[in-house]
Amino acid sequence: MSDRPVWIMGVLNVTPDSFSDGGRYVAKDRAVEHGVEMWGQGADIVDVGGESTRPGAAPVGPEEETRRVLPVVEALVAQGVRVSVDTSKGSVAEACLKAGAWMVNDVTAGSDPALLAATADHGAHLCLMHMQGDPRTMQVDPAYGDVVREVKEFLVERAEMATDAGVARDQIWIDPGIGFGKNVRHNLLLVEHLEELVATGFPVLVGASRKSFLGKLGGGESAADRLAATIAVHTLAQYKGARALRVHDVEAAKRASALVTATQSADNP
Ligand code: HH2
Repeated sequence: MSDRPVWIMGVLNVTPDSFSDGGRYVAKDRAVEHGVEMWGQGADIVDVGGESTRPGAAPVGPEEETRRVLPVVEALVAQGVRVSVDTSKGSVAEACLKAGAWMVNDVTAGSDPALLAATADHGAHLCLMHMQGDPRTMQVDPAYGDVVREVKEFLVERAEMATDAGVARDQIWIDPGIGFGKNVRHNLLLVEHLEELVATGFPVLVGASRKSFLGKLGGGESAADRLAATIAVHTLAQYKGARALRVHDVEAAKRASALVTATQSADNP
């Protein structure tokens, strides 16, 4: 992981209802093509998800989720793409890890013990993300005393739980979960104080790509028109020490993050 300063994780939603690209990659061939395209654009990892977690999204059963993601994971792995599977279910994780996935990206931070066990068995990487509540209700009225402290404590606790379950400590990533049970201010505070998460020693992943708070802060742009805002927030996150950025627009993210890296290394070329 330390061979490159910041990883770009390309989003591949094999779902009919994701908030910004729902329905575009439901067909397996189209999904694989887009995954390979992002890999070709320089993505360091492609994150394959079969269940939307947008606010209000309906849950998907494990069989349907596996049916959506597994053939795509298999095809991408066969083409040499480094894959993560965006799931909170142990059985989905197990199937994808068996097929060669490199990481499990869990927006529920290890709530299913079977997911932790599968990740540990396969010696895979694990991303633990913070969410308050669940996707159906999380944006109704999110509330915190101190959002940065609470998110940090939760993630450190879950990381301990994962290591207790056998996941290697140096393969755990943490993620503040931008937009998951957070209002605009909560999201901004988490980015502004990201160094507090970085200080835990776990690599931090940030996913602000196209999220609705960017539209609320701007001029009400639609999801596809939030690239400039996405890059602004991700640039700040990288500057504050994020080690991975989860994005829909890989090419632009690579270019922007390379510039930030060059600036950060200006004193030590
Ligand atoms: N955001 C989404 C999904 N998975 N995983 C991590 N680690 N961090 C995130 O911020 C994150 C995530 C939501 O975005 P998207 O996949 O584009 O939409 P949907 O959940 O509607 O499929």
